[in-house]
Order: sequence, then structure tokens, then C-alpha cells
Amino acid sequence: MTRSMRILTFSSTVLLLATGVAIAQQLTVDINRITDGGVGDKIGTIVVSEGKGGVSFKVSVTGLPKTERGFHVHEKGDCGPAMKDGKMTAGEAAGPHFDPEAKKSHKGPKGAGHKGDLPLLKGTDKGISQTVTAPRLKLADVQGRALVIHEGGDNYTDNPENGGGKGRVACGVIPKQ
Ligand SMILES: [Cu+2]
Repeated sequence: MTRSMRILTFSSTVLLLATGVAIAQQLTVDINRITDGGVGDKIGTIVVSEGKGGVSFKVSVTGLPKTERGFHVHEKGDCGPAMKDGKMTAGEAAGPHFDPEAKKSHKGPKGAGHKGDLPLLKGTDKGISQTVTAPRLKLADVQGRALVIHEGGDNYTDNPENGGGKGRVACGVIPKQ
């Protein structure tokens, strides 16, 4: 191998490695409005990335009324409606909050409950533009699962159930790649 070929091979390897890392560490999720009739219009994106402090979610969403909203990783990668208490309900196909350790308790992002409990989102006049971090998560935990934004806020307890977020209003599935 000539010297220039060796340099070229080395450079290509570095480039490939750098590209691979970039793809693995940052995933863009399309966020859509959801109703009991199905998945609706796209209203924004959430960029998911892993860093030293856990997994970060850069939320850029518009078109939802201004209020605080519960935000969680739900178990299944499906934003469709499903039956709940005898009627079709928005986003129910996403299942419950991601809870791999079966804690069966909603305690917020820093508590020892559901691992899918994320910091709540705060709407402004311009929509939701906020980055939140979940210290207990890894990117591999959340890939293939749904990100759900709720109708109401989140008090990080089980009373009311799941922090009081009520219905599911927007959702997106985190890609596996
Ligand atoms: Cu939720």
C-alpha cells in the first residue's frame, strides 16, 4: 500500500466511525396530533440524544393550547387509538408508561418509578420549545417506543393516576436506527 493510499484508508475509516456515532446518538422523531380516530397532522419534532447526563429530548411542537403537559416514554411504538374502558381512545395503542423494572408507580424523571417518566413540558404562546433530560434512561431503552404528550400536567405521583395528565394528544415513535 502506498503512503497516500494508507492515509486515504485511514481518513475514510475515521469518517465512517464519526458518521456512525452521529447516527447512533441522535434520532429525530416526528410528532403528530392523535385522536380516537387515529394519527393526524404532524405538529413538530423531538430530537432524542444520549449524553453523560442521560437521554435528552429537544421538543419543538406547535399548535397545542398553552398549558403544562405530562410527557412520557410509553411502552409500545404505536401511536394509534385502542379500546379503553369500552371506547376507542387516542394513543392507547402506545400502552402504559415504559416500566422495564415493573415498579408500577409514577414518580417523575428523578424518582424510582416508571423509567419512562420524563420532565413535564411547558407550553408558551409560540408552542413548546424545550429540552428535557431523563437521567435514568439510555437511548437503547427508548428506541422503538412512543413519546406521548398529554392533555394536562404532571405532578409526578400516582394521585391522580399517572400524574394527572389525562388524555393523550400528541405522539411519535422513536426510530430503532
Ligand atoms: Cu404518558
